Amino acid sequence: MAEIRNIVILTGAGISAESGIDTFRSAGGLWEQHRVENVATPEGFARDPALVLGFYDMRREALGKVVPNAAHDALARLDAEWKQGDLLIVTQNVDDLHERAGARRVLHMHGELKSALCRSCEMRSPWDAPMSNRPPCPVCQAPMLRPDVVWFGEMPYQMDRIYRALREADLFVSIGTSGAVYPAAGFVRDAREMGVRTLELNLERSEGSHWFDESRQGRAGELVPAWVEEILS
Ligand code: BJW
Repeated sequence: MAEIRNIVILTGAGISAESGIDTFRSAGGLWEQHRVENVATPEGFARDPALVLGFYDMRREALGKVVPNAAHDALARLDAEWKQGDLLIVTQNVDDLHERAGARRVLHMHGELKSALCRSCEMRSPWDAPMSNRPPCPVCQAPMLRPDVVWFGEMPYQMDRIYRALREADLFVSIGTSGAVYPAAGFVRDAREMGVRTLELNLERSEGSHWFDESRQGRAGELVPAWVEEILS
C-alpha cells in the first residue's frame, strides 16, 4: 500500500445498482427492456428519435428519485482524503451519483444524462428537463438537442486523459462493470501492460476477471467502503 501513489478507478452500472438504477446486462436489466440497437446507437436515433429521447427522458427523471449509496460515499471519501498522489474516478455511468456523494475528480467517459448536446452548433449545455418535446438549444436555439451520451460506434470522451492517468497509475480498480464494452473493458489489460496493479470489485467475476491481479466478489455497497478503509488506514 505504501508504494501506491496514483490511483485510477473505473466504475460501471453495478456501483449504482444498490441506489435503484437498473444495470444493462443483468436479468431484467435495461437491455432486456429495450433493444440496444434501437436506443443506444446513432442509427437507432436517426430511425426513431422520439423513442430514444423518451428512453433518456425516463432515465433522467428516475435519477431524481435515487440517492448515492455507501459505495459512492466511500469513493467520495477517498477522493477527499487521498493526498499522497493523484486519483481519477473514470465512470461509464451517465448518472450523477458520484458528484452528489461529493466526489470531485470524476470523468464521465460515456457522457451524462444531465447534459444536452446540440447537433447543430455542437455545444453542450447542462440539462435537467425532457427532450421529447424538442426544446431549442440554449446556445443557438435550434431544436436539435440529443442526450449527451456515448452510443455504440461513437468515441468515448477524454480518452487521452484516461490513458495518461493509466500510464501514471500505480493501481487500477474496476468496480461494478461487466467488462463487456470497449474501450473500458480493455483498461485492465492496458494497465497490466504498463505494470499497474489491478483490482476488481464486482458482484460476480466479470468477463475480463482473469486479467486482474485480484478479484473480490460482493456488493459494491460493502466491498467499496471496506477497500477504501483498507487503503486509507
Ligand atoms: C454489481 C452490483 C452490485 C450488479 N455491486 N457489482 C469488438 C471488439 C472490441 C470492441 C468492439 C467490438 N465490436 C464493437 C466494438 C466497439 C463497441 C463495443 O465495445 N461493443 C461490445 C458490445 C463488443 N464499443 C463502442 O462502440 C464504444 N466506442 C468505441 O469503441 O469507439 C472506438 C474507439 C477505439 C479505440 C479507443 C477508443 C474508442 C462506445 C461504447 C458506448 C457504450 N455506451 C453505453 C450506453 C451509454 C449511455 C447510456 O447509459 O444509455 O454505455 S452501452 C452501456 O454499457 C453503457 C455502459 O456504460 C456500458 C457498460 O456497462 P456496465 O457498466 O459494465 O454495466 P453492465 O450491466 O454490463 O454490468 C454491470 C456489472 O455490475 C455486472 O458485472 C454485475 O455483476 C455488476 N453488479 N450489481 C457490485 N450491487
